[in-house]
Amino acid sequence: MVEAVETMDGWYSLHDMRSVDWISWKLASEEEREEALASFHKLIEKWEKVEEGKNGSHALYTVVGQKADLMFMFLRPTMEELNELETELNKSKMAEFLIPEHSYVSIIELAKYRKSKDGVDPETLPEVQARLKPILPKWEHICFYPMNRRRIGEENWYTLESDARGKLLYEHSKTGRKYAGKVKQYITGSIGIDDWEWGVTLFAHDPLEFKKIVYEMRFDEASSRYGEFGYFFVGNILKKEAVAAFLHV
Ligand code: 76R
Repeated sequence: MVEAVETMDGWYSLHDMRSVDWISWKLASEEEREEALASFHKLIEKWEKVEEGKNGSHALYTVVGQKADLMFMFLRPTMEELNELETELNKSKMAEFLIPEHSYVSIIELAKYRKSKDGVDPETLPEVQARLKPILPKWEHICFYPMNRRRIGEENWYTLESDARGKLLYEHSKTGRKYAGKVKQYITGSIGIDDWEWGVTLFAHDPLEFKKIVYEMRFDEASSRYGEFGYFFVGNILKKEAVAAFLHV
């Protein structure tokens, strides 16, 4: 019988993409814009405190292209906390000038394809816990896309035995490891939670590395036969100190 792989699930994740309503932003008075900026800074500082306390993490990027202007990625221990923080953002003065474009809800996921040699449950290992509850890197670029594993005719991931899937993912991980130090990847599971099966979030110092890794992986059987891909968001880091300049009109 084909068996599901056991997953280790970490922090809940929300990708939240918004555009700036530039027309109303320009029409707003100087005071209103300052109030909005102050509310935004206050929120960012609050998120920073959560991150310092290791109770979550966040990333803020500007999106290149017309899909959105801003991409937030939030990680929190519970779904409730994600909801609270998005509602707090929605109620802020800044949000009066932001248009929701897209969102994606998922959970940091690691699969237990590899058998533990010494009978130790990998979930108890500190390095695994650190990967399940990660502090997101503040690298220059982000790339986010959702994906599925195919379920068409002979190309059906879900009829493959667990060992076969493990082998394909091992091959896949060998490609991934070539990008150590250049690309950092976070796989979030979203089966039963959002419209695709996984979210892929990549960070890089050089955006060309996104193209290189995703292209190279297309040739791994896990992707060439079984990968289906959604839309892509790509962007540049927006540091707290640069928010005012980004919004300056
Ligand atoms: O977790 C691990 O490090 C173990 C090996 C591993 C697994 C199980 C691994 C390694 N991945 C795993 C699972 Mn991955 N990954 C992707 C994408 O665009 C594409 O073709 C695919 C998008 C990238 C770029 C990427 C990068 N991986 C998965 C799964 C879950 C599948 C399932 O459970 O059915 C998906 C959807 C997925 C997709 N992967 C790595 C990387 C990189 C860079 C690594 C090496 C990590 C390292 O060892 O440092």
